[in-house]
Amino acid sequence: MAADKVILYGFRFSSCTWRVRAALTFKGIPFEELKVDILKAQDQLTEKYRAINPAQKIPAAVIDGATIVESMAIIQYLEDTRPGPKLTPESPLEKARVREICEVIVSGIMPLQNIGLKPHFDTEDQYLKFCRHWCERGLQTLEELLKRSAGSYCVGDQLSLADLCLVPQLYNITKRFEMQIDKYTTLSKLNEKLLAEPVFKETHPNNLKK
Ligand SMILES: N[C@@H](CCC(=O)N[C@@H](CS)C(=O)NCC(=O)O)C(=O)O
Repeated sequence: MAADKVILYGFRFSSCTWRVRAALTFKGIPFEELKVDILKAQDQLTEKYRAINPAQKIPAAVIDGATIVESMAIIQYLEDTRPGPKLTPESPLEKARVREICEVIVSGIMPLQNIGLKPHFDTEDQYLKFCRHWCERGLQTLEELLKRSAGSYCVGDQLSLADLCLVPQLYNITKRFEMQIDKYTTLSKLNEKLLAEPVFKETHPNNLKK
């Protein structure tokens, strides 16, 4: 294995993994994805994986000999250490806009629909109702934020970390939770446009083998 190749511990249906997979692809960084099955095998809950990520969540990455966990920390490290296109705008206001969208998704939606919550509900219906509620609130927020910030991407006309968070989250919301996003016109149009971009086509879970 080449020393400079990034190892990404992830799962193709994990939105947090997709963020990192897309960042690596966008920046043209060679990587290998090692499957951590969080659904059936629940590999994340093994002691072996806990040694990699104490939180027992994916993704985790080995980069430059260091193990880094948390998708946003991994992407920030790539942004800080690798050449190639940037995922963060220069302007302080645009940077804040990117952070707003990322936070809504990373802190406000994703943890409240995580598969790891499921065993803490009495029934599947209760779990789905809870998740869908917070997804809907998140969608409402994102639609309003995007009306303020979007150009051809989430923020202006440059692909950023916000787009890398948005597309995987919307995939989860529409596929896993079978929710409609058409009424959020800014959001859904942008999502369609982004899904057609090479970086999202190449990293899309449906286009991966395992
Ligand atoms: N804040 C973390 C969230 C990680 C996370 O919750 N990952 C999910 C998959 S997207 C997971 O591992 N779920 C399995 C579990 O919680 O058992 C990140 O951005 O990396």
